[in-house]
Amino acid sequence: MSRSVQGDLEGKGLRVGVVVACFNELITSRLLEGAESGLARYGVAEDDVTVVRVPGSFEIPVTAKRLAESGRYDAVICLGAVIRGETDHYAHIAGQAARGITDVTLTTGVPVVFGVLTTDTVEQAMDRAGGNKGNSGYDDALVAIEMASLLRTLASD
Ligand code: INI
Repeated sequence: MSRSVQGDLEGKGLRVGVVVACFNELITSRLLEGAESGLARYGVAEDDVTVVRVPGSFEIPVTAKRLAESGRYDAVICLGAVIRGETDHYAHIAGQAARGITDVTLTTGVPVVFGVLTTDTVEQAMDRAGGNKGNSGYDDALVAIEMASLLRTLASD
C-alpha cells in the first residue's frame, strides 16, 4: 500500500518571515492583514513573525533570499500586487518576482510562498485582498505553515 505524506496546519513554534511590497500599499496592507490573521489562527505566535517592508515587488526576491538564508525562518511569505493597467513593465516585474521567488525557494530549500497578486485591474486585486474573492494573504499563511510542516517531515523521513 502506498504511504501518504502531507504537512499539517500546526503553526505553534514556527518562525515566519513576511516580505511585503509597499507599492500598491492599499492592497498589500490588506494581504498582510490576511496573512497575519491566518498565521495567528493556526497558532503562530506574534513574536515569531517578522514583517519586512520593501519598495516594490521587484525587491521581494533579494529580501526573501536574505531571510531564507538566515536560518531563522521556517517559511517566508512574499506579498505584493502587480497591476497590468498601471505599468508598461508589468510583465517584467511580475515575471522577475515569480522567477526570483522560485529561485530562492529552490536554492535554499526553505518554503517561500508566492503571494504576489498579478491582475489586470485594481478592482480585481481588491477582490482578492479581503473583497468578494477572500483574502489570498490568509491562504498564503496556511500554505506557509503546511509547507514548513511538510518539508520538516520529509527531512526526518
Ligand atoms: N511594483 C509593484 O509591486 N507593483 C506594481 O504594479 C509596480 N508598477 O506598477 O510599476 C511596481 N513597480 C515598482 C517595482 O516593483 C520596483 O520597486 C521598481 O522598479 C524599482 O526597482
